[in-house]
Amino acid sequence: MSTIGADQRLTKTDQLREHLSTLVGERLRPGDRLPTERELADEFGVSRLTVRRALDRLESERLVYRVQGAGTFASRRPITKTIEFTSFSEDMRSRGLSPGSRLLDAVETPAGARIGYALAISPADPVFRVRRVRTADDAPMCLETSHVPLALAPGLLDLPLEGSLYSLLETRFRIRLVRADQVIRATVLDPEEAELLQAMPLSPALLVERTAYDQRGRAVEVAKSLYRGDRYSYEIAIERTS
Ligand code: 16G
Repeated sequence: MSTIGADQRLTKTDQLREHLSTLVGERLRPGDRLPTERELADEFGVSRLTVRRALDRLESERLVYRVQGAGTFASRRPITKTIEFTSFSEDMRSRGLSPGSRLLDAVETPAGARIGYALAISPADPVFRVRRVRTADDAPMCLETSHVPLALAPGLLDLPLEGSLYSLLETRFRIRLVRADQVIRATVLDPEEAELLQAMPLSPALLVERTAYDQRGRAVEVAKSLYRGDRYSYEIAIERTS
């Protein structure tokens, strides 16, 4: 029997989901059938309900699909381009640059309708809003506004926010962000943004809107990152799927 349960921070469902997601991503080919619910329950010593919940998650993440009466199968690799999930600090280091931040402001504020909806909390619930100019080798690269529910990270504003926000969430609040929905758009800098990024007003920029989720699937951060168009690009590995 395989064991799960060593990591006390995760529920059995979360741990099984993690395990199966690795199985699907690394060992199964698209269209391969997963073991049955009963086999998984026996193998991991968990209830069928736990197995079903873990499979529900994988299905909603579109990593697997179910066929009535036939079982659960590994999905085709997504056609969408995959971009590695990183923090700004990790992103810059991987490009050989030294990351930094200048904190503009950090406040507690009601989530409001749009952010509340994305974070699955009510508009009146408090969030922390952190605005930073992110630098690479001390040169402004990006203007970043992050919203994090107060309930998930109480006391966040008392911590040093010039370093890595994701490291703080991980080390202080045991929240590890693993996945995000992102929209990437072209835009131009307004005068205030241009000044903060030491660029000309109306110069081109890349706006990335992110909702980031932790291992349990909780929405933890809604952020906008506005990159200088002349300093930042996305590298995307794509593969033919048919
Ligand atoms: C990335 C994220 C941003 C997050 C930041 C944390 C994008 C588009 N945005 O810039 O949402 O707040 O990383 O970086 O990737 P940090 O841990 O270095 O503070």
